[in-house]
Amino acid sequence: MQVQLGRIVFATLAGLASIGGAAAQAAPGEDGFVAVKGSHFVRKGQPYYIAGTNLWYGGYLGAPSGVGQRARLTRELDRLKALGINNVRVLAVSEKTAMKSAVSPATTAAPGEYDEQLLKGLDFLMAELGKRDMTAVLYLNNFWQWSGGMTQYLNWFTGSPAHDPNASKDYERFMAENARFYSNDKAQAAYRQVIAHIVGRVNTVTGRAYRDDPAILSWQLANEPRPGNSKATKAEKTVYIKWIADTARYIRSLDARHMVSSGSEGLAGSSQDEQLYLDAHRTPDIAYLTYHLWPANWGWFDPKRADQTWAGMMDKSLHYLNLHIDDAKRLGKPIVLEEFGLNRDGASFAIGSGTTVRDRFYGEVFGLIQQRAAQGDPVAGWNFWAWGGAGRAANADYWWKPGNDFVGDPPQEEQGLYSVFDSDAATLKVIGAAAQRLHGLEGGKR
Ligand code: IFL
Repeated sequence: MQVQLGRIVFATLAGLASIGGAAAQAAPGEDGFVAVKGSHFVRKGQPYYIAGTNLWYGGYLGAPSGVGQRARLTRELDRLKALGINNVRVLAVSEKTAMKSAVSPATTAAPGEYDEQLLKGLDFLMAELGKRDMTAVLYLNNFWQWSGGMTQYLNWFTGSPAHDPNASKDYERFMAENARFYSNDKAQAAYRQVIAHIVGRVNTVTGRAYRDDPAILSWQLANEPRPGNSKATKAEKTVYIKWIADTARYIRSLDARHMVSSGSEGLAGSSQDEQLYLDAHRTPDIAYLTYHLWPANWGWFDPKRADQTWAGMMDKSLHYLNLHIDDAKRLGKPIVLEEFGLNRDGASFAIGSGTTVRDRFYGEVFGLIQQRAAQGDPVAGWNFWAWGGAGRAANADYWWKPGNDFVGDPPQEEQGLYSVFDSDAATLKVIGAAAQRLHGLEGGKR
């Protein structure tokens, strides 16, 4: 009996040790989840770099009915995979809204009401990414109105009209109003309910819980959250930093296996306050820094005067990239350039128009990232904005309407503004070569 008991005890202890060992002793990234080691990403013991794109509508295409186009989605993923793309940044949650410049349908029809067809679409997307050994960044809200986002939460809980800045043309007012989302208790409770719903979901295609899915690279708080408008106050900044830390901690309490990221644009989305940007990314629950680069949106570049504005734009862009990489160094965390883009030649939206300037810009951006990654800086990669693939604009004015194809440009912008289409051969060549160069850094053991 004693021997038996001893054996049982021994067996139990051994079992516990092996379970505990798997959880506690696995080195970062050994279990197939992308993780941070030092100030770099690792996966399965190898360095991992993101050569990625933005595919906000990936979950929409995956829906089994309605807006779903599964055959298109699998073709797009095959195409991206062949190009060397290993990561997509995806809108996981949208809010139903009456605003014209927003996508419909939405994953959240009303607080607590989910569109199961669209969530099944996300399931399908995740399953297909897993098959291709690709990963996704899933964002759980949007500072901008094109998916409902924070302004829609405020509409639900304050009754204030969801403000469409495309209609009012008053972005400063929109941003100031939107920042009230961070301190609205009811909106925060509903947002957390959605997060719990998605993070706690079991994929209907694979049967695997989302929290166990290594195809998720990170949960992201929101697309481009900002503390307020260009003149955000100290109080607003404090609320914003706390919201990032608290939300990231909340997500980690539900799912400690995945990384969490902010979705910040960097200085351009931080009222140009570098300290704020650093403080927002300092919390240990935020695994890496994010930043975005939008020269035309920020007035650094005029696509109709490309020759005259190119040099100044490039100076500012390279400075912006270097500054954020240096910030990542200061925090000792990796950094991902998860959005960047430029207009087609002459500011055209037409599919057949040239992309000479854009291709040159992409080349410069890829070049700088590659150079800094190769010298060991905490650069984890890039996602260009955005994959339009086989989608095509249907309307003469290039604006999306329900029933039209989804492309990389969401419904608050003209379809063709920044999308890279499958017919953009020259751009695809630049992207493919850059992806290959970046993956070339993945060989060594980390
Ligand atoms: O479409 C925009 C998107 O909302 C974003 N950043 C910039 C994109 C292009 O203007 O997140």
